[in-house]
Amino acid sequence: MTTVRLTAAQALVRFLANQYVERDGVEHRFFGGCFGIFGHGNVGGVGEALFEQPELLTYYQARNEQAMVHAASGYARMRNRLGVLACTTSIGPGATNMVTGAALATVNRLPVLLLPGDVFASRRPDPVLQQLEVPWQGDVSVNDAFRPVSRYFDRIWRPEQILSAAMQTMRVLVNQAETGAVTLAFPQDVQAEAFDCPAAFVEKRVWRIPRPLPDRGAVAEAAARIRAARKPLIVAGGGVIYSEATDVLRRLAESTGIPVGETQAGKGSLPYDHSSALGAIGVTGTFAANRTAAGADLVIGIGTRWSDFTTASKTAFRNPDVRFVNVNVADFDAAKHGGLGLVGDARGTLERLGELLQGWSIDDSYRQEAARLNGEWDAEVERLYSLGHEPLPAQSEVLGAVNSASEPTDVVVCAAGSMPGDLHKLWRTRDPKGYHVEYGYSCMGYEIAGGLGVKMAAPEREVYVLVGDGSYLMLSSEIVTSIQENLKLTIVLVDNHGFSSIGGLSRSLGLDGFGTQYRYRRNGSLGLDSDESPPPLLPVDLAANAESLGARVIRCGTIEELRAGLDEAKKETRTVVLAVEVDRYAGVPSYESWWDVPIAEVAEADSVRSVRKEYDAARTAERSYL
Ligand SMILES: Cc1ncc(C[n+]2csc(CCOP(=O)(O)OP(=O)(O)O)c2C)c(N)n1
Ligand SMILES: [Mg+2]
Repeated sequence: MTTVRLTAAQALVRFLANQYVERDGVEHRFFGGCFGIFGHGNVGGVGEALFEQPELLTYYQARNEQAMVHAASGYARMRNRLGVLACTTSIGPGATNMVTGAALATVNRLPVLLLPGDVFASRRPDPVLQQLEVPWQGDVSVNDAFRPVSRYFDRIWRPEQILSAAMQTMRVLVNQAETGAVTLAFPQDVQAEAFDCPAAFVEKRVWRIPRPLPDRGAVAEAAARIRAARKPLIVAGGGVIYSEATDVLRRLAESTGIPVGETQAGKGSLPYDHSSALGAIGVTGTFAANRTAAGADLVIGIGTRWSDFTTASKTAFRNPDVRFVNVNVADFDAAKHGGLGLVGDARGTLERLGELLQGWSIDDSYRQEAARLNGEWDAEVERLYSLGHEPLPAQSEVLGAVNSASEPTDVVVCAAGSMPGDLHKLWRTRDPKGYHVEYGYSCMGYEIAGGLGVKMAAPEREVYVLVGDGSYLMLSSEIVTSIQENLKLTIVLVDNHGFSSIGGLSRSLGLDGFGTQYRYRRNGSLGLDSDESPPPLLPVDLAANAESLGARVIRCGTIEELRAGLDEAKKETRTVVLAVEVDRYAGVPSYESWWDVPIAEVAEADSVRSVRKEYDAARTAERSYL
């Protein structure tokens, strides 16, 4: 066996640089680079390996470890999970800063490779700087916090272990059903330790991404159930897009007439103006989708994990006889809601189903109803896009301005606050990859970092990042990385002086917006929504902050100024921030849906007690689908 003397880190970097994936005959390099922030826990190990042969894996310098994992998630999602980034950190705080990013990736089923540094395997200089000491357990480090948020976890105690750990890493990252964060905790001494690495380990390796098909009997049974249904409904999730099944879905919708609702991750499965498109479904859904869901007798979920936002906390599907068919590459998701599970790739499975449904269509009246609802919904979108709200514009007008300024293949990115719900309802999506709202973890701070990852994956597209002031304050540091790497983002910073989303939720729970405004403390209070003369707003200038980080800033006082600013931004080559203030109270309503958020069962405030009564009543509509 030919061997080459390498450190564990050098072997791993060479291995990663030589991994390829192939789907449908198209081959790609799997790793697009390695993000990192160096410290004593990785500078001489993984850092040295990246330094030694910089052509192997491009090193990207991030400002914050959580943010770099978000960027890696954005990248993987944009690449339909066929491309990933690695992330290296020091030990201790650098490592644990990645835990939130790991959870986001795993919840969203997005592949990322995390390489947190770890304390000495030899334990010679223990306790080292930043080492957690657990008095009753010697083999624990802070990196054990990654275990529940990783789809694969290993700690490399000896250099030779990298061989099997790397192969397991690839198995999980490329597995469409299993994928998520893979964490290889890498003790700082082991990273730098040499071993005789088999040459074969670092040679080119191609991983085939299969399109597994479900059991034939199950597909036949599903086709029979669809033929017997009078009001079937498709719920398209992220799996439709990852599997590149959007064309097949459109053909199936056209031939059968089955209307389609979309989850957050599945938005873009059909273009917004397709006659079968009901748009967003669930808590942040359209009346078109939610009304259809209420009467559906068969729900065909495709590539969805059925979150509470999609099922409206299990109140969306109200037909007493409703049953589910679940097309999913993961049997875990296919089995949900007592559904008939079609465990397989979305595209392949829809092709099979299409063959078995040839010549069959739903009633014309049901087909026409979907087309009518599509038109009625778009009229509602138009209304909200052009409210003319004064003196400050409504957020829906901002979304309208960005939508009309953007090209069909541009990408809108968002994650937390009130905008994801508004975007889900109102964004006119024209391209399957044009809508990128992270709503599995809905993590404040994903927006700019995730947008950076999207731009890295698709530099030919304009990337519009919509970010609220709260999310901006939490994590905006990757603006600097976007400047450094010349990766232009168009960031629309929507300021409403705090949390309009949670403020609205708080009011609906009888809590008067408590703790959701950015105001001075006055007489013990930070301001409530019902205050007639609330404490003054904080003198925070986020636009100036963005400017100081190197972005071009355009301040927009009105929707007209925003439209002009968006045109101006198109000409700019570096990251632009368009700052606009909106009315915190001019929100988009909810459309025939409900979300289960508990409120205190006993309370002093009348407002809370009466909400609790309504809550108890509303909860009786919650069902188990068995
Ligand atoms: C990291 C994180 N912390 C807390 C939350 C809970 N949360 C959801 S939205 C929100 C407020 C977001 O504020 P902002 O970005 O200004 O958006 P707005 O609600 O004003 O639209 C909070 C605190 C979250 N989703 N993520
Ligand atoms: Mg806000």
